Amino acid sequence: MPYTNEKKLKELLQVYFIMGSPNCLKDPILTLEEAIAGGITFFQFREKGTGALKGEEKTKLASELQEICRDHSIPFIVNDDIELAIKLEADGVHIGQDDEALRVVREKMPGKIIGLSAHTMEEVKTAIREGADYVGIGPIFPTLTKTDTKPVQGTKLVEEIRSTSLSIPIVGIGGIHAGNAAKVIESGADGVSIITAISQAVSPKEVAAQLKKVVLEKSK
Ligand code: 3NM
Repeated sequence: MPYTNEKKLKELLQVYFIMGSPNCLKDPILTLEEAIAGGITFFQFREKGTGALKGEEKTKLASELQEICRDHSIPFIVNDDIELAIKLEADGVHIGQDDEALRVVREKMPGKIIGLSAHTMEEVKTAIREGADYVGIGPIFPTLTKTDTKPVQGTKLVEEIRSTSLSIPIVGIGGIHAGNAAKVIESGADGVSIITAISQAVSPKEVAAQLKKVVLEKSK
């Protein structure tokens, strides 16, 4: 499994694009292709919200997006839907605190990437103990995409984690765009997770390229 190496995973997480059909201004396939052309390094299929596809339609879109990722060697991760991730043999899943317990997911998906959203130091420590490959910390900035988030926390928790010896890969999430991504990397995150800034862009390619530039500069 090429992705379980911590150093390699940190690199792969640098520009982490997340979306589903309700998030996209253009066709999701085109959006993903443009984002990849701009330089995204990781992709999560998150089919949620008003108008989200279900059943076979959801599986069909997921599998089309997965194929594009595969063609470009971009890891394809499924949000929450563990059954879908297993069915498609996705590279991994991203789960929240209210989803199935991490150790159960690990048993179901051995050798795959498992990311967990965490909002406190305790949750981060538990995530590490139970074998998460990376943690998503947010919301760093205000976001309109997810209505049931925890309060906006800025980069405080990312800094706190990095002030310890914990080396788990970290991505920041929530309201991140090319204009504020530097702050997230400077605080110690390995990557930025983004929905709106790329999926609603007139040019997902340009925005992805801007984000990549910022992250690469700040990761030096
Ligand atoms: N999770 P955007 S914030 C999916 O804080 C998600 O855990 C969050 O979307 C968390 O880039 C968020 O459009 C939405 O702000 C991120």
